[in-house]
Amino acid sequence: MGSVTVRYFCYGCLFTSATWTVLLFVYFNFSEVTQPLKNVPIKGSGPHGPFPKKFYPRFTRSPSQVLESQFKANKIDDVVDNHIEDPEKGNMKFSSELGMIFNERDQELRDLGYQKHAFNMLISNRLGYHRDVPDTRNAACKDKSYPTDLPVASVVICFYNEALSALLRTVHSVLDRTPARLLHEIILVDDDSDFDDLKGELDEYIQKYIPGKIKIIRNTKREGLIRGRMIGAAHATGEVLVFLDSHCEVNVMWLQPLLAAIQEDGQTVVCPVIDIISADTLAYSSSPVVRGGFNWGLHFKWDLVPLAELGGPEGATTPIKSPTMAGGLFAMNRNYFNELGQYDSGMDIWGGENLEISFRIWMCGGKLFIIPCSRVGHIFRKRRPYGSPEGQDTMTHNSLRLAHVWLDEYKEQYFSLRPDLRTRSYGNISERVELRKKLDCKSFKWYLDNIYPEMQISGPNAKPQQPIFVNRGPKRPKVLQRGRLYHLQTNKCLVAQGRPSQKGGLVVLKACDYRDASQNSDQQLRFGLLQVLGSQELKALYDCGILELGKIGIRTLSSVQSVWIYNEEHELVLNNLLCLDMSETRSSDPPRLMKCHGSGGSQQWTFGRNNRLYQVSVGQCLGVVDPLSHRGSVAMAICDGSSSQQWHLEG
Ligand code: LR7
Ligand code: MN
Repeated sequence: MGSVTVRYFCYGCLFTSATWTVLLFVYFNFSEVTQPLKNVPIKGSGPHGPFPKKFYPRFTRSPSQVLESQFKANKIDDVVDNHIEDPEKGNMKFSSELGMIFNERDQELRDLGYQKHAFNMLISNRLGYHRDVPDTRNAACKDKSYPTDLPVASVVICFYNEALSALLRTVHSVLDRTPARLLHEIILVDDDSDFDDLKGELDEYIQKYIPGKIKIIRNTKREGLIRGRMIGAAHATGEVLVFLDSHCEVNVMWLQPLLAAIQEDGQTVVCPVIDIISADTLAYSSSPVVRGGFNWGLHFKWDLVPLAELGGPEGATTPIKSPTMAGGLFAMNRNYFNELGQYDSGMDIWGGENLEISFRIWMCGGKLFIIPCSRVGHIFRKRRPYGSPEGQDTMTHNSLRLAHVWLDEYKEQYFSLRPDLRTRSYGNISERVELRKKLDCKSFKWYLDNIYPEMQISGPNAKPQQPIFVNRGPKRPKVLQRGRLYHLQTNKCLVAQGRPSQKGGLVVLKACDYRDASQNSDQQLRFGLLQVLGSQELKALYDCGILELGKIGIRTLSSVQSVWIYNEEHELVLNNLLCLDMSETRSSDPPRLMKCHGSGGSQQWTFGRNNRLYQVSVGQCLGVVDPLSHRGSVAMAICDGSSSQQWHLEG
């Protein structure tokens, strides 16, 4: 009798939960469909007129939302196949699999992109010209309002051999996320680029889709970014100049906070916080608020903001006084730019101008701030993809000029690091010395004492400071899955070829080790401890809970077998020690085990449709070279969906 009641009770529970599941399923499906409509751009709206449908993003949730919901459901699935409308036209929703290489053309495009631009052009092209980026501002910024009568801005973007898709995404991000009344114009300065698509195709595109506010200036010879910006500024007519690199994406409400600060004080120069766009994945991520510094080698560096500077009257939204700027992204009143002497036109191509203008601003009566509520993403490449026309080291040439004009007796600090430069010629600097006199600028000692006192404390021989951007927080990334990594076709496991703790070691397929891990490891542990402790002590440790079977089981399991952890950073960590990694320079090399660096790219893997295991930075899938051979070699290859490329991670 009792068991029948229990049985019906269970049926009742089952029925109720099934009903709820169905209801919840219907509800969430319904809201999935309706929610994005809120953000769908309205055709013909905005400053840029109507575009063909292909130029609008089809999916409007932010990348972080997409990835988040994927992980919440613990569903590690292929997003590309479901969501790409037309890979040729771009405008795909951002996904970690956007770089997947399906055929040789993809491979060529990717390789060519890395060669020409040092970032993943395949992904950049597939993304298209519009996308949402995650709003990375501090919550306090979202409540701020700005005056309605802000000055208007001319945005100046110089480019040299830029990837067309990156350049147009920069331009469209400005058009899409700047109120039309504040955007006076966008001035593109082509610094005598070599690529055809940056000529006719770009002109045509602008004419056809974004006429009106965009001016293109073509340099007839390569000038470099410094004279390039001066040329752009000379054509500008807005009250405020805003400079951007040609591979940026501005975030929501990026301009208003910059303009407001300049409106308040015309001698204030302001920079947004520079968010990170990954060169390998084009993922947009938030940067911590840091400020600009430099070292005696005259290299720009990021510093932590001193505590005293934090938490000003406006809390997390307070502008942060910065001794220097990174250089590429800033806004200043146009008249002030001219009065302050623009740039040193004797500086060539790249480098040094950022410190020069920073010193000049502070020493000649201006101010330089980072505005935490303004955020702009920038693609951080691992190398500069271009040189100077005659192969000169323009950074050194430019730094020498700035040292001789601005550093006074402190130029000795530079020369003591670079004695070879003491006698190096640097051209004529008389105009700049004259300018310094005319503007009645203060000494470099004043600058160090008042604006960058930290410099004197650390001195010329200081140890290198914190890394530029720390992507991984202090927390360990959350584990999504743990277990053996099976190759489905051969039913073998991916393991370290040699010792799993060997850095640079390869991985191979071997017969899986099915020994009962917890028992085995517990025995090992007992044995090990018994060498040190007596059996009585060991029992006591168990009894008082200091040793716990389950936990030890997992930990030691890792040391005897090949256990992979797949975590929220998309890393594959073997035995809690090393990460599966792809060489960034030699992508034909097989994957190897390296120290986990936590910044994605070469250590970022995705389990996709058809059980494939895709490597984000090379865009290829992991496969077994010759499934029938006993050698078990693995290698990366074009993702062809074959059974040699199918993997399964299971505990
Ligand atoms: O000959 C050239 N002509 C150009 O028009 C060389 C470059 N350029 C263009 C180029 O296409 C790009 O749009 O100038 C812009 C800047 O060049 P990048 O992107 O190669 O420079 P970078 O981002 O590597 O370097 C930083 O330091 C430079 C020093 O001269 C400039 O000030 C860059 O603007 C600056 N970038 C940033 O501050 C972005 C944040 C990076 C950091 C930290
Ligand atoms: Mn740049």
